[in-house]
Amino acid sequence: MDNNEDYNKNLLEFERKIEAEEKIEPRDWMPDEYRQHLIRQMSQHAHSEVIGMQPEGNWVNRAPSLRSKKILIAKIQDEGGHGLYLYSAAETLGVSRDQFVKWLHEGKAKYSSIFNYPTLSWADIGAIGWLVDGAAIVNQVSLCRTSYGPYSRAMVRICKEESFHQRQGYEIMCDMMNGTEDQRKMAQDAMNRWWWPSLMMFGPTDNDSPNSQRAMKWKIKRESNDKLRQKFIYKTVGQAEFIGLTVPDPDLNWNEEAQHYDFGEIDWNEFYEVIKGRGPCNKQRLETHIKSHQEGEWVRDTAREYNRLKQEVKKELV
Ligand code: FAQ
Repeated sequence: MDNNEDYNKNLLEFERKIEAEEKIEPRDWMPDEYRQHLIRQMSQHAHSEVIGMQPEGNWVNRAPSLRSKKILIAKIQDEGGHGLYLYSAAETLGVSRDQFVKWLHEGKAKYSSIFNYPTLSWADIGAIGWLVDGAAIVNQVSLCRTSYGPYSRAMVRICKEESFHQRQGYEIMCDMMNGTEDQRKMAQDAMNRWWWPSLMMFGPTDNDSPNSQRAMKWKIKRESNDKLRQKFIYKTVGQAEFIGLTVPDPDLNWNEEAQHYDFGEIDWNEFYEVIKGRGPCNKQRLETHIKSHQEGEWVRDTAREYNRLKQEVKKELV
């Protein structure tokens, strides 16, 4: 336990680094609240990437062509990889991946609200890539400048891959909008269902975001929930209009003076219901994760045994 004098000295050095835009690295001293904040956010982020594989996985067997199937499988695999980078980066804070997964299964750790919605048609795969990855990128580009080194470096790599995903989704939406009347209807229906949940991904408004103040002070977050939400809307409305999709918000209006879009009220009741576990697919998502985790036990056992044998052989050779 630090005594008071040591604590204050360490805190001053920590704050100096944050102020000077130097990254905090795993072996550096950090306040416990900073560590706990990152453990919460990074593990939730990792869980989101992995749970996010499920809604898309629903369409692998029904992709409309071999090309689209191959692209979708590659994208889902990328998301699994993002989960792995993030779990590894989060483990540098002193918590094991087994523990993160245990917290998820016990309902103590969250994952993004967006993955509790169902994928009802192929257009939903377009909407996920375009809107969900699009929203994720806006948030993650900002997180590339986060103050914790391993998180920041993971974000740089993840963002490069997410931009492919966003384009893959937009390509599906373009193709459908250039297709038959039924395909255009399907694309608009997906837009109607995914637009609002995508805006919710950025979290509650700045006034209702309990974690933001501390996150901004320590430069874990570089921009507020509302600011990022605005950026996403600004970036996306033109893309929707360009291919003839209507944003399902009658209150959406360009505000010349503020240089942003004013938009309608988000249904925060729905958001809180979903993050409390009462969204359309929460139960199914968690059950699927628990089941595949249990079924994968033999793979983890084999890997552990392989490592043990490798160590033994090494010892014998010395
Ligand atoms: N869903 O005080 P704040 C992706 C919770 S990756 C669920 O504002 P904070 C890639 C929040 O945890 C998507 N819960 O919290 C992909 C807190 O509860 P807690 C994931 C949410 O942390 C694409 C409470 O509400 N990205 O999509 C949500 O400052 C396609 C109060 O909120 C990240 O995780 C939500 N949407 O800000 C994969 C980015 N929003 O923990 C597959 C990293 C808020 O105190 C397919 N995370 N809550 O019990 C962040 O930037 C932040 O954590 C926020 C929330 C912005 C999500």
